[in-house]
Amino acid sequence: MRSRNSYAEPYRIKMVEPISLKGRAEREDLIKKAYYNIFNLKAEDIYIDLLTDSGTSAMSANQWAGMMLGDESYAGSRNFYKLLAAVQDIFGYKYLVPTHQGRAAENILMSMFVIENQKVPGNMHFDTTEGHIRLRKAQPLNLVIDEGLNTESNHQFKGNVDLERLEKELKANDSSKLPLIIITATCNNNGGQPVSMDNLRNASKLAHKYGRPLFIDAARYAENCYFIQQRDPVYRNKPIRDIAREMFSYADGCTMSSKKDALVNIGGFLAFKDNEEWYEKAVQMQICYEGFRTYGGLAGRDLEAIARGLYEGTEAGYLEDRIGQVNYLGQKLLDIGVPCVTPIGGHGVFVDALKFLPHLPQNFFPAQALVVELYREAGIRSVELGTCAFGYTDPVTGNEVYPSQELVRLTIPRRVYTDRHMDFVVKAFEEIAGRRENIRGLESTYQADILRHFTARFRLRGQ
Ligand code: PM9
Repeated sequence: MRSRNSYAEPYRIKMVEPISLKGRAEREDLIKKAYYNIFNLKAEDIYIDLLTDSGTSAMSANQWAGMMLGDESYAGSRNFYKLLAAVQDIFGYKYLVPTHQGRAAENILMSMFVIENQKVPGNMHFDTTEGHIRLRKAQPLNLVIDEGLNTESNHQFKGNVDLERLEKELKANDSSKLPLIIITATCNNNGGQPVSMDNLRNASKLAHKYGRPLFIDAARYAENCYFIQQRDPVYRNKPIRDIAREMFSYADGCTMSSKKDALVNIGGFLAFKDNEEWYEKAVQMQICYEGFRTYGGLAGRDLEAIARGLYEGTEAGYLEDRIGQVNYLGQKLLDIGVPCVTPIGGHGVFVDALKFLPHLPQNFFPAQALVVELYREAGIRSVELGTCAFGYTDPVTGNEVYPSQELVRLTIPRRVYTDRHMDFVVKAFEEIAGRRENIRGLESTYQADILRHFTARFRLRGQ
């Protein structure tokens, strides 16, 4: 990766959206009224919003121009055919099922393959993927390599699936018990960590040796391709699109949240390499839940923006700048002693809250406490990936089960913030670090049964 100061952003800014920082007293009041859950804050009350990189990209002039060419016909919109051609070209997949976003593609895929008591292995399923597996009373199996769970390991492909464990599961469970494999690239939940080409190739060999399909959760596939290009000498001089074609050649299909690497604000799809039977089955579900096969819950203009965004998202200069900015923030935080998951990932910087706030035990919600503190200090919205998001109350014992990691994700929207915004985030951490022992943690006052982090309520401890 070239050093960040040897180049500047590969775009200039044509339109701006004003943002402002509320006063400290107002921020304190707003976060209290939001029950110390940043999902309850109004976006206008936030200065720098690092909640997610999903659907938050700035579209290009080219994408906006394409929106004007939306063909809003119910059936056979020309924008569908444009997107189909882009998917065939970039992914090498014949069949396309557009959906309103990524989780809708997951819903269709799981309804086709997964039933009660089955297991669905992968490296580390994203929350919505897990949700769809569990909804069918099946079990998600996260088989990421051990290094993937070690926040300090410098392994270059921490999103890799543990092939030995995968083979063990495939041997022990026939296709009636283990119907498919899903690999998420990059792997969101452990820090936007990439999956290597070798790992995908070998996972594919195993899947096919045992007669199971392999799917890729492709939300951040272009960022994964960039890491392969930068970190695997075999691919150093290969264009991103060639890397993508090879990557997808190892799978039988993919789910895609276009809200990430297709640089749009809404949309998704399911795609199949060549299996017409699967495609027709998927279309039945798509028509019930999403819309006709040529729009899948999206407007023609959205399909056009996705088609154009898919190409922009694989441009070398764009990816260098994108991953470069995330790395810029990560390195600056590491330089001032903030413990982050390393190597810095593709779409965000993941701070280890257990190490940053070592005086807080997990039942004090250290990651959520740091999220709250970032808002109180500087109007920054981040997101908790720790006890609140992944912990749960064991229904049998009634005991709290804590996750192995307690992280705060600073997720960087694409083409939205400048490096000066990143510098402001670093300054906020500096301030908080100087008084961190005064942070007392949180106490839960309400939690829902599933996906509790979206609606959880807290109060500050000691108040
Ligand atoms: N990811 C994220 O912030 C959106 C918030 S959902 C709680 O990281 C992967 C790897 C994702 C993902 C969404 C989806 C679902 C699938 N796979 O949001 O439905 O990171 O388009 O995609 C979010 P949709």
